[in-house]
Amino acid sequence: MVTNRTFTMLKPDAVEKGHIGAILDKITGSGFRIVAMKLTQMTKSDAEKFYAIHNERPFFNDLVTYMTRGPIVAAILEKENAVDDFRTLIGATNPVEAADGTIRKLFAESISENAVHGSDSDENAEIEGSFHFSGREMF
Ligand code: 3AN
Repeated sequence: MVTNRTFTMLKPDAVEKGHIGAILDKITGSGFRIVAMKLTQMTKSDAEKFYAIHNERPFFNDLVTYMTRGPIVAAILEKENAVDDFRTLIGATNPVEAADGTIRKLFAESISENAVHGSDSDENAEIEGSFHFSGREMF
């Protein structure tokens, strides 16, 4: 398994507010190489599958509605220690708790609309990247 890659989504709130360019600048400026990227919109069934781990949580329906309400930017990123370094760069799930300078501190409004996704393990990075991209779309 490739262990120097992670998967991210710039979520609908970040895209709606026009933050794609600024967030990508933070990502590439922090040493991540873009392996794959596209503007896309998840269907309800996509979001239910992607977030299946949360399907018992009280916020699950709101999460699916939020993640499907508009386009996202999906991307695979490469860097040594990509998963952990990217989680550090995006900051805590709740932007109120996110460290200064992190993407969520700068661009997210709330725990439910927190601007960006980052895989939490090498295994999930592989699963999530393959969910959105075929091998021909990775460079
Ligand atoms: P992270 O994205 O930091 O890995 P997860 O995987 O626990 O956090 O949560 C996935 C997504 O579910 C979050 N990015 C957020 O949009 C939503 N979420 C998580 N916890 C809550 C919560 N307590 N209330 C509302 N939405 C939440």
